[in-house]
Amino acid sequence: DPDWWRGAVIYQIYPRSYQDSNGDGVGDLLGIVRRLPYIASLGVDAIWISPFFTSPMKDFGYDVSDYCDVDPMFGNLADFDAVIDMAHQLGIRVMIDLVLSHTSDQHPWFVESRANRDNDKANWYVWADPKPDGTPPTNWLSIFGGSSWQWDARRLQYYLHNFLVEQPDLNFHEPQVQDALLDVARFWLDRGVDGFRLDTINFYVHDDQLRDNPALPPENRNASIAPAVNPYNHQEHLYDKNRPENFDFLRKLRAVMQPYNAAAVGEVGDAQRGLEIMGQYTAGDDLMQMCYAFELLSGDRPSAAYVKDVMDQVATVAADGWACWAYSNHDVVRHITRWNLSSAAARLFHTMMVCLRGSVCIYQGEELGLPEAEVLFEDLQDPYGIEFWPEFKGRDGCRTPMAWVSDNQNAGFSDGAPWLPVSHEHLPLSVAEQEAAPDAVIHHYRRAIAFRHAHEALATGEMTDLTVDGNVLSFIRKGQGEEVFCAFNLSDQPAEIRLPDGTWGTVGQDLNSAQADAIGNAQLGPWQTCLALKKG
Ligand code: GLO
Repeated sequence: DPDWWRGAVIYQIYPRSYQDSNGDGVGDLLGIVRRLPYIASLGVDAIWISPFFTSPMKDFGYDVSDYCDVDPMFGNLADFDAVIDMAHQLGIRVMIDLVLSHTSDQHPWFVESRANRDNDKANWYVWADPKPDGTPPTNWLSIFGGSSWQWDARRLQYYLHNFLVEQPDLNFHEPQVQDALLDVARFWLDRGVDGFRLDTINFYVHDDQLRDNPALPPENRNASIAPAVNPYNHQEHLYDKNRPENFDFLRKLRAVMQPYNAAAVGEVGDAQRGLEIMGQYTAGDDLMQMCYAFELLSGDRPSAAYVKDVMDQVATVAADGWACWAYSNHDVVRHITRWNLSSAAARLFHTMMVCLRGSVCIYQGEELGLPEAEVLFEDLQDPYGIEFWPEFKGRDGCRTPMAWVSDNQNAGFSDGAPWLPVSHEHLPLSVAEQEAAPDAVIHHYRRAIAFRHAHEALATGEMTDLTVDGNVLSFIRKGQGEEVFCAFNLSDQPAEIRLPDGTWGTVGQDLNSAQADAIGNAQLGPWQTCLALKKG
């Protein structure tokens, strides 16, 4: 089914922190194999595995030094084949995380490229001369801090790095670079992957005229992509990303994926025009199927009005496209903490997620309701957090090991010392503990995912009648011969709602859905939902 991704529920695995199988304190591919039956038990359609490729791990795998091999820390290619085989036996698709915008500075391509100005790969990265006064070629900034240009004393030129100094940007204006990256995609498709999560796709191409980004006035800045303390927010990123030539490469990549029925979710980070860019990158049949949206990944707890506004915008600027929603991932504070959610609120937000139009990503541990872990400065691993500490603590707090059992100080993650400490707050929330407790949040996650799968309208249908009444958001999802009314009380105050005209039967009792009375009124308790199917 070439459309398998539409409305899919995707479970994100951060492999360093999922399950260690060899006692070195770092999770690995065989650990994932061991836990695949658990993942299948959640009812998800696919997994997205964060990078496991050969890497010096300066950015924990998002700095790749060999795209076509597994880092020994995570195992080897045979282990990866075992992941694919087991996942497919269990009916789970496998998406891998391709980081094509940049490589590690240890990648042989970069080692060759930086050697001098006339080697075969001299033009594979973004090299530029200094300004006459020796300063960098443009005012572009690295997300991880400082100028995005690094001086190289051998070539007597700067090279571009949108992220760490150790993550030089590939030069997508060089056709050989594009061909080499398409070969990487083919390599993994031939190995059986079902799709890709594509890191930072709007960063691929830079402006070859090297124009400066304009400044953004303070009132137009927002912290959805980078924390407020990061001066990256002070620019409108017109020239270091979002270039029109991105589409040319993405079309080629899609053409490579097409015969495999593979799907891609592209990450598009832009603080000003995120949804509009999502619309552009997912329009039509020849670009990305889905784009990963940041609108629910950052900021304050979403109000009913905010969610409606986001959905309205999608319907306007991305009507022909497809979003992939997430509340949490390996880059942001876990949403339980970010939004200060009670257990009831966490459940309601999950129910809402499975009712949204789009595909959805769940980040490992989210199904346990894990809060952000406190990580002490001396235990920090993330260079981003080290750079901006303590105003921004980086991404380690969402990357601590998965909690499998409660009666083990490493939570069953590893027999060795874990690379990041296990959160003591997570121990009582472990999988084993929750499996044994019928009221635990994990069972709510399973039921909600099953509810989405039971109602095709939720996965692929239209979203109509979006309404906000006080703190209650409601809409109707319309599919083939089925309509589902969904209402969510996004507050701790009770509310009364009225079902739309027509005859509706409330469903989803096991998701704490409120019953409507004979004339279609329903009383919603704090953080309660109302789900109903149209009859006739
Ligand atoms: C988000 C990535 C992030 C990487 C960055 C550089 O943007 O998921 O973890 O650090 O993209 O590759």
